[in-house]
Amino acid sequence: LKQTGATLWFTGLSGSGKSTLAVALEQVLIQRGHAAYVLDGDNIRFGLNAGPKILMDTRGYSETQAKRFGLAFSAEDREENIRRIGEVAKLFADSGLLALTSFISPYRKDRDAARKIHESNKAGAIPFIEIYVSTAIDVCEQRDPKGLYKQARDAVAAGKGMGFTGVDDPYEAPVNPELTIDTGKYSTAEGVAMILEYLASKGLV
Ligand code: GGZ
Repeated sequence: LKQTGATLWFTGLSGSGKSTLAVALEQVLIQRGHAAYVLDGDNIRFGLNAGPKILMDTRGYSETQAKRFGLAFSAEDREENIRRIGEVAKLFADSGLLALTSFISPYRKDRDAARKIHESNKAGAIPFIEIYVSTAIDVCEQRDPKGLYKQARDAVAAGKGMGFTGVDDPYEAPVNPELTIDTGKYSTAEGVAMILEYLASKGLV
């Protein structure tokens, strides 16, 4: 491979446009001859970090095993989700890939831990680029592609709550991200261009 690996860590609310940006960027990178790969809920939360229900329904786990190994959305499970993704992204990046991760990753300490895994890599630090997709919650909520915000609001109104990020679970915005992109203000193409410019300035593309 004629490239240096790196991890591009997208963080932001559900519906903020993380995956749209990551997938669009992945396409452009591949077109330009760079090896890139998106890790997102579709390939991680249904696979490596599958939830209890998936483990029971499709992998034959007992309820006890599924509860023990499956990852849902408690603060603890999100922490473990992000820890594993940080480790996997580091391995991808260490192999020379541009690893694009697209997870809410709502807790600052968990994102910082993922950064640390990269920076303290034994064979040498691996670039870790935190991209805050800062789209305002009302914009995310208007998009609501899966109807989850509505579900969360209804649950709160019914006095139950479902621990949905931005509604009744916290999102801790990055303090010092390498890049901030508001997809309410910029198109996907503009966002991709901003990231490419950053990568070029660091000699990564
Ligand atoms: C937040 C949830 C929840 C709760 C299910 N809170 O828009 P989506 O559907 O496709 O993206 C969300 C995804 C979040 O998974 P992550 O692995 O990115 O989360 S974290 O980084 O916090 O571990 C949403 C869906 O899963 N989803 N329940 N309670 N998002």
